[in-house]
Amino acid sequence: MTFQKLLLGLVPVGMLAALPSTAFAAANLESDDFVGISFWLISMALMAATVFFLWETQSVDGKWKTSLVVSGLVTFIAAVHYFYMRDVWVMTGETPTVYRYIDWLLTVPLLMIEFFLILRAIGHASGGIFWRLLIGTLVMLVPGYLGEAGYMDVTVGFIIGMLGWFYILYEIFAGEAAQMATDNASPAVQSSYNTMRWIVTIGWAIYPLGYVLGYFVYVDDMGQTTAAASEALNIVYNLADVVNKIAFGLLIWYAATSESKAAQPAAA
Ligand SMILES: *C/C=C(C)/C=C/C=C(C)/C=C/C1=C(C)CCCC1(C)C
Repeated sequence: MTFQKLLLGLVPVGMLAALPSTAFAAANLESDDFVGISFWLISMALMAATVFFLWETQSVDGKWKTSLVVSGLVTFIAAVHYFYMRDVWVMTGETPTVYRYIDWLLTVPLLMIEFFLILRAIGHASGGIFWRLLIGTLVMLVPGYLGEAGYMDVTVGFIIGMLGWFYILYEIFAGEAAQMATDNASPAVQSSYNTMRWIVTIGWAIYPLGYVLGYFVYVDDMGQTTAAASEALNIVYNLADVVNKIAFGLLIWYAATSESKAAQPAAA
């Protein structure tokens, strides 16, 4: 037991020690490069959030531990990608599309696992729910990447991606997953499921907004995207990651700590 605790404590400490070695600044951050500054701030915030989520697994009930670990993995994977993305941006002023999508391809399915874990806490969540959410995720992200990277028409990629997102929304608001969550769930589980739904609706809507600004709004007379376009795209995607990775993890943590406290008998 104590050994296990020690081990759990060592993981965040080890990560903290190892992470700065990837924080190699390839070029100087200019004081007026606000997009670059946002990359920098968010990479540090993601690193701190990772340590926090992993550390806090020690003080929540069993069934919430996995959820917090998954939140920590999401912020950890994103932190490493932010170091790379910051370097690409600071050195070239270009959008780090490939790193962005590798990050999303790993972290969005992990967020889907969070959903599934919450549902499983309620009862017998079928594996089918998870696979459908995963397929929706791929239909949303792959065409988005093909569009942004120039392998597919940028409008077609956007439209198919939106359909994937709508399918996920359908599944969590009206599909089997929605039914499960409204049936016999405890108040804490029900409220975290609700929170997740709103994150996927409102929080995730920030991403297509970034895409629209980056490819459809800031274009010149020749139809070429401008410097303002890539600045807007990256600022908006960065903001979206703060909401959907850090704030989202904090909401899970809040639900976990309130329920764990409620479950404990009052101290004598
Ligand atoms: C941690 C990263 C997250 C939660 C990333 C989420 C990404 C999206 C919700 C992306 C959505 C997109 C569309 C709905 C349309 C096509 C363009 C995308 C890929 C930006």
